[in-house]
Amino acid sequence: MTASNRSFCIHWLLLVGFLLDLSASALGAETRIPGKQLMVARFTTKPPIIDGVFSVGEWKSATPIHVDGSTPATAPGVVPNIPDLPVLVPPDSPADSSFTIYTLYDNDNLYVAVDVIDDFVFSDGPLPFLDDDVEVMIDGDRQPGDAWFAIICGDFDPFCPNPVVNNEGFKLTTSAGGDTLTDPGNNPNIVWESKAGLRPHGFVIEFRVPLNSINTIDTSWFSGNFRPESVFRRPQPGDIIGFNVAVGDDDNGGPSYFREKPAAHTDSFTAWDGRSIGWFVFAEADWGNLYFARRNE
Ligand SMILES: [Ca+2]
Ligand SMILES: [Ca+2]
Ligand SMILES: [Ca+2]
Ligand SMILES: [Ca+2]
Repeated sequence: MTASNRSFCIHWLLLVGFLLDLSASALGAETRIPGKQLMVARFTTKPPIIDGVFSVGEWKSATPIHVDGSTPATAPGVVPNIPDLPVLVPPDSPADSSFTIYTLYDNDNLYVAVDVIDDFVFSDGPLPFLDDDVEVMIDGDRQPGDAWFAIICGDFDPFCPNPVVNNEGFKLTTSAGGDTLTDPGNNPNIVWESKAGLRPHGFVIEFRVPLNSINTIDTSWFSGNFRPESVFRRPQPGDIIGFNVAVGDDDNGGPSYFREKPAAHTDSFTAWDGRSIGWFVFAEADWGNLYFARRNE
């Protein structure tokens, strides 16, 4: 091999290495950067039954993702580090709080199951997100701000010049007791259902989100892409949308991690994707990614 040939080969190898590295980070493989986790939703012709029961075989064609808080500073499995919430701390162990996410879709719906390991299950209200809960976040247009702008500048606010009502970013919460909450709460077109069920050492929550609840087109004035609200495209095979799942762990009842002083057991919150320092639950840019696999994939 001549010197110039060898130089060419080394350059080529370096370039391949760079491209592999680039594709790995683009796909979210093994990255700890917020907003880069990737999950695959497989197509099914046998939709799961949304009954809070994880039946044998029901989710077998899904590709599950297991999440725990053992590396709380970085995704996957990030625990918010919030000075104002001193008792929000990482789970003691996977037996204290950890979870596995399953996703499937068919022609009409996205299905999500979250199987939660939890040593003390509480759902004493009144706010579902302060009970043991599962929070599913969906960012159809992969543009930030939709959920938060709708919450702070919705159509209920007479002083808001451009009220935000869209299907481009939202969060769905269901407690272990089956109480639900939709954020933002001002949009009746965000349609979904869920069912919670207890199981030994934890609980299961199954969700069904109609694809017609998810808009993949950005119509928002705050991202500079204002379009008439009638512009709508639901997720298609081959699409990637923003997606995240978090589990709240209330192990003492009452206000959970909003309490001021430590209680007997650890209250916590673990998210698949996001950032620990600077955590903001409605930061859509920090949510992970969900790929709608084509039917033959
Ligand atoms: Ca089921
Ligand atoms: Ca969005
Ligand atoms: Ca938007
Ligand atoms: Ca708990």
